[in-house]
Amino acid sequence: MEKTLNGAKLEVVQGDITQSAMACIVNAANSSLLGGGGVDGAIHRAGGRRILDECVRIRSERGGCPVGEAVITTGGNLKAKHVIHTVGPVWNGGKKGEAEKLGNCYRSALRLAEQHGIASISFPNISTGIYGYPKDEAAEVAIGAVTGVLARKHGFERIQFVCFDFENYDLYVERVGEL
Ligand code: AR6
Repeated sequence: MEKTLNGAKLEVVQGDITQSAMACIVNAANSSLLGGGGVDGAIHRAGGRRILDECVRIRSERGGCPVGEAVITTGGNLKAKHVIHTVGPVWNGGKKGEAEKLGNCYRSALRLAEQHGIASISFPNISTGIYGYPKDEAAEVAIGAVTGVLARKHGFERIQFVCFDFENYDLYVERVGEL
């Protein structure tokens, strides 16, 4: 499923983000930047040691990555040239600023991508696994944040939501279809 918004293709696909052929993929990391389970584990496994080496260097320089912010590394052995690591919020009932923090993840990642001249980028469904964010609410925030960026002047050609589980895929197909 895809839509064209202000000159960019917004795509919804089902699959494994480590196989993405976009210039950059986004990782749902944690503040330590030292890896973990879920998509984070998959990206580090597929991308190899160079990604972790750069994460360790960034961590030693600035003490990790706060929730809602983003850092960039090499894509290592991935097809993607870069990985942007962002840290989603842990779901805590919805009244602890979770939506703002989750939206900030998408906005921070896109800002960093533009600063690096990246025109194509794949996002996973940040916070909807181990961090427990309800999938329908997370989809609304994610799509809102990305379409907000695309509504302004931007340098993107393709932005992809890569949904691993079919619950997320169906939610995104429905919501992006309504845009
Ligand atoms: N490709 C695309 N999406 C994936 C993949 C994959 N290969 N594997 C899982 N997902 P999660 P979080 C989806 O738990 O909730 C880590 O330990 C998955 O179906 O990876 O942000 C970090 O180090 C779900 O929809 O990330 C943190 O400690 C989505 O990715 C913590 O988990 C996010 O699930 C972050 O938790």
